[in-house]
Amino acid sequence: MLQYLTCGESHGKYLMAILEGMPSGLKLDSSYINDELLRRQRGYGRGERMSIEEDHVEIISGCLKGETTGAPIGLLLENKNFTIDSLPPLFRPRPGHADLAGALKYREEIRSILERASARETAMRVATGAVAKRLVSEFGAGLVSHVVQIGHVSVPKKPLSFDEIGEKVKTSILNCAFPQAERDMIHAIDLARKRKDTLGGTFEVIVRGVPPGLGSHVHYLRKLDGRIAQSLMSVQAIKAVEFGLGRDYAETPGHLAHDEIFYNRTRGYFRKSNRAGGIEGGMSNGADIVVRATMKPIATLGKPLRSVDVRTKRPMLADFERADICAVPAASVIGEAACAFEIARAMCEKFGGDSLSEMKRNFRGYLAQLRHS
Ligand code: EPS
Repeated sequence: MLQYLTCGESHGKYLMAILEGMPSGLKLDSSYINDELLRRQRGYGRGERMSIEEDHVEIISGCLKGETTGAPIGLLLENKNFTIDSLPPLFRPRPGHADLAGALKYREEIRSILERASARETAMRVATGAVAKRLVSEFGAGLVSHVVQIGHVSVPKKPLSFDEIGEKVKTSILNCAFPQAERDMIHAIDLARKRKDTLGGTFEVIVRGVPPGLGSHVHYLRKLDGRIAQSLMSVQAIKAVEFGLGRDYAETPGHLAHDEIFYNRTRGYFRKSNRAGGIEGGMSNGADIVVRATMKPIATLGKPLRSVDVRTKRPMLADFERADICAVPAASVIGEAACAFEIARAMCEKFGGDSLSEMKRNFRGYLAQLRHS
């Protein structure tokens, strides 16, 4: 089974990931991973830290002469801002952060909680997601992400194609495909900065080229939407995940809520709509997988909220640490990586194989089976 673990603290010396279960024979070099890391670091609304760091990973194992060997892939990233031992202790937990629950549970000082709870860890999710993206691209699948809302500003309801989104976000500093909405979002971020406030928002990830039948209806742990949702929900500050019509299902009557089924000789089975967001019964149905995730505003505020000093139990304002104003564009890149990993994992399960060539053989066999169904 494809799996990964990360370790590392926000201001520790290194961040690290071990990715296990990748087949051998996949072409991989660190420059591809580093381009993805750079995408995560960008985005209007990010704080000072991102101009200090230059995220580069080194592939320390599992790769020989630019190809995976099937052994665990070790990824190492060195932090420039390596100050963990000299940082002052904190005593006033920030509402909305891991500070209070973590300090109570681990009987630790707040600093040690926030160091691991920090979104810095997501750099490694993007790194492992980049490897996953390389794998799924071998099977004709691809992903794009884009920001669809920041604060009160939403993109127009006009649907864009996968390719249009991919093209338009390339020149956007917010990973947004609509220039007018992007200008309004920038304005909203500037206003929040002036008010010493922060902003959340929503991003969308689209996965194209996924064959029908990834995931399974047979057991809750194998449902593809459940897995993608878990993976996205576990990204720092994500509070909602929705597929296809998502929340709009609540107000949509049944006859407008589903995707009717058609068949012709050349296309096989097909749909004229994609309200399901590409997943039915916990399985991909062959349409684009469309998933949105919503991030809450960052909990570290220039004008801190009310809290309590954990030493004296007296009312105090929460601690203030340097932080981002809005990290939704970064979250969209992380979300893309999280989805890529779950698609890669489901593909490894479905098509198995210790080597890429074996996996491709199984994939071709499955496609032939679908053509004859
Ligand atoms: C974060 C606080 C900031 C962000 C950080 C997440 O870090 P620092 O306290 O060092 O300024 O920049 O995000 C990252 C470091 C990152 O790589 O995304 C927090 O409190 O979660």
